Amino acid sequence: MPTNNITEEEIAEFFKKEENFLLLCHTRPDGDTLGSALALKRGLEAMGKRAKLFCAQEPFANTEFLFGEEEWPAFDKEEEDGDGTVVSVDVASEGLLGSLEGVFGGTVKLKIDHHETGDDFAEYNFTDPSAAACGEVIYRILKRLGVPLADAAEPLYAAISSDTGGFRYSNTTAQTHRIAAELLDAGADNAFIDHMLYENRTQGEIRALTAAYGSMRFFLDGQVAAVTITNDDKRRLNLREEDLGEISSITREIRGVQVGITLRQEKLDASRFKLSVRSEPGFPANELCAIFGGGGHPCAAGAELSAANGKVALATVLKHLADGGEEGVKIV
Ligand SMILES: [Mn+2]
Repeated sequence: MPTNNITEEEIAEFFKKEENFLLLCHTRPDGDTLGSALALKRGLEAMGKRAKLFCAQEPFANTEFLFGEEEWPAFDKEEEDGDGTVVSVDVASEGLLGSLEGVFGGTVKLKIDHHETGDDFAEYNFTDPSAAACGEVIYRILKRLGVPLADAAEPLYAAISSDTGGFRYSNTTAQTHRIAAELLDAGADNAFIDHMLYENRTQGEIRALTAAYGSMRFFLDGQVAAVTITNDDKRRLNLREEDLGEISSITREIRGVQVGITLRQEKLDASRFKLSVRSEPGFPANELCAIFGGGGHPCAAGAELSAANGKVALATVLKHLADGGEEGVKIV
């Protein structure tokens, strides 16, 4: 469990004091990390400060619309970036910086996050696990700073919508809706943003979803659904990594499924598999992932494991789901 050694009030003071910020997103960037960092950048710029976004990977197609010219995240630090104050946004642990860890590892001054599990890798660490999205925390900080929300409303709404699955997940609170309402008042076009986020699939993503549905298997009386995407599938269907972004959420759509498991073979190391777990309230997805050294939220978590092939990887995960098994995580 990450600990806090700075308050929101002190974070506001922190942003007032410094002039130049380098804002880091997590790898495999989602709408929350990108939207939160972009909103923070625009808020800081409204205060006359400089801020630049960094991410180990290009944003996926469905979040491209958020970025204006000159706002696209950079992969690497340039000389002109200078001695900026490094702030991470929605990054639970330093490893989630991906290749940025090599550039910024050990230099993060302030970590702003909302994940229940993670490391205190920054000098100042702030995590609010009650926030549905990091965007909620950034919203409160911008309010404290007295920044007008107009330019930040769209990315903040996208951040919150992304991490709540369009306000459908159990992390959505009355406060989430109150913040969203204020963002609409400030000019966020909810229908447009949600259309861009959720109804904007590429043909590659559709091919990935077809493969995911085709590979789906059910276990434990239909309480567990599992999807496996191998490198063979990727070659056969010409799938790029960015086409696979949505496949881990499809198990949520199925009646009776408590736990959804998605396994994706690593392109560069066929013996490694990325595990995503999505669950209904009552099953701790993060505890299952913690067995493999990963983490995340109770209803959405991830990890990596080694296995000879997809079948072995799935069997390894299922072993820890045995109902009541001593080392397993119990399905209630
Ligand atoms: Mn988030």
